[in-house]
Amino acid sequence: MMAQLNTEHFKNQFDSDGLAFIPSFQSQLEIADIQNNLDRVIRIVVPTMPPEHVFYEDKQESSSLKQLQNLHLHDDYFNQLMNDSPFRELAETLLGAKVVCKNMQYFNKPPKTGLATPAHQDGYYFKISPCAAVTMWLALELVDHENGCVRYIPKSHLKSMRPHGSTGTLGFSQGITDFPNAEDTANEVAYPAQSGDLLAHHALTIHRATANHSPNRTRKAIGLIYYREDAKEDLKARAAYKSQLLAEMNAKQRI
Ligand SMILES: O=C(O)CCC(=O)C(=O)O
Repeated sequence: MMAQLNTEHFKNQFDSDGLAFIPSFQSQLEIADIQNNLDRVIRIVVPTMPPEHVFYEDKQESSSLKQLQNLHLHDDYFNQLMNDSPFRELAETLLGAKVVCKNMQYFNKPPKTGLATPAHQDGYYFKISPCAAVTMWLALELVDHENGCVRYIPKSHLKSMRPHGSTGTLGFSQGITDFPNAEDTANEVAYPAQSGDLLAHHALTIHRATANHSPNRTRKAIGLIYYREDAKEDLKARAAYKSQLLAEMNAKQRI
């Protein structure tokens, strides 16, 4: 991790804009370690994971792997990275309280076929009250305009939840139905990132990512989700959402 993190600065940025951009949060050595462990997990652990935690752009093509869910539950290395790490410490700083570790994801957009991530607010998926959570997104390689960088609407976390509807995108099933309005278009900011840079956003912050238009570059990142300790899940709503999603994915033979 970078030697001295000015946590107060990033907390102020997070509170005021609903996002913080932290360059070089992980060193290149740390990124290489994460990459090696990911390669190991893809080789050895993924074949044992339930299909609803492993998404491909094309199920018949293993190189089209686009998303892994709950990595921390499937592997000790990633469990430690989620639970006992500078990521967790940063989550507690940004949310100003103890946190609960919820999900660790792997995101890839394969060259040419990696689809756009529709505009959404994570809190719509989380079904928590109060809507107090942080998602961290760690670039594992250069992510720019060509291979699909993340774009945010700063300060959108100060407003309410926008209407969401089905997107048909595996892994990002819900998107904002009235996006973009004129204000979204005027305010959106793209965040290209180098390997090791970290983006952290509030659960109400509107964001999306463009498709991977590169003919040969992948677009790899790790996502970490932490809920503030007092955020209560609506378990009924969450279970209903999950079973509807599973039925849809099975019906469309996506998993
Ligand atoms: O990697 C992406 O395309 C977007 C990730 C995202 O939306 C999230 O982590 O909430």
